[in-house]
Amino acid sequence: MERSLVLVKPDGVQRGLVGEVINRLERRGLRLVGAKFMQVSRRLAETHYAIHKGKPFYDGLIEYITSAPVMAMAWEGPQAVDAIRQTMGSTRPTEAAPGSIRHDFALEIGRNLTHASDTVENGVKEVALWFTLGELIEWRRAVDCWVFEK
Ligand code: IDP
Ligand code: MG
Repeated sequence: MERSLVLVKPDGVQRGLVGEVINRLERRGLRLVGAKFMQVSRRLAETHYAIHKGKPFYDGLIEYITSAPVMAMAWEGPQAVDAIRQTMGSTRPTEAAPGSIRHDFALEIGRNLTHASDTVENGVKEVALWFTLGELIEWRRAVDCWVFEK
């Protein structure tokens, strides 16, 4: 079962879209395993976005992600990484597929509402960066067999 970090970034929180994001992931069939509403420290932001250090948008990105609280979540499911990236839509909202969150609610790449892990390996790493083991809940849903084939 794959896991992905999902963030509703400060613009999503400020615009009251936390419930919308959770609703879409729940409806997709994904299983929530951790959630916390938090202010992101500069240190966490820099670790999380280390891969983008040196890029022209990096300083603005750190400013953006630390500017207001975020809703940090861990979600799991079969092919969760691809499924969640698809539900979020392309990084640039004007290129995101109709029906995706970024298409339906965003216009600008620097205000694109959400983060989702981009590979299975990064899903594992990012969930471990944002959550302690005790904050992650292993559980089964009665409907799991109607959503997950195995
Ligand atoms: P992702 O969030 O879809 O994985 P990445 O390429 O990993 O996209 O970029 C991380 C975040 O950095 C984006 O979600 C977006 O908020 C921001 N970002 C990326 N490219 C730009 C840019 O050209 N201008 C402003 N912000 C950007
Ligand atoms: Mg990324």
